[in-house]
Amino acid sequence: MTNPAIAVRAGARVSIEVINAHPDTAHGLVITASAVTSGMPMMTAQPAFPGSALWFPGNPAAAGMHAGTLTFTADSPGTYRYLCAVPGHAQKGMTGTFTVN
Ligand SMILES: [Cu+2]
Repeated sequence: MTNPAIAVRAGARVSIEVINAHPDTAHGLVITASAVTSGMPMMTAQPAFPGSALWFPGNPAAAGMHAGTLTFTADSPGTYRYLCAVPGHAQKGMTGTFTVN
């Protein structure tokens, strides 16, 4: 799946493992309440929930990939957006919807 629409129940404990298969490009994942994907998301995107941001998956693994996990509680119903926080990446399509209901 590419940029799947994600939906969870309100109050759910959410854990997302992020794997960056680009050995030489940083990426991140932020679930944000902001609908804005222009400008510089890294500077403007605020996490919608405490812990719902993984800025730059680091710690290169033996395979050369970068991985990280973000964990948070989706405690407020609403329609959110996830995006890659690296400038320019969300505009290139690294974004999708995250719904809490
Ligand atoms: Cu990216």
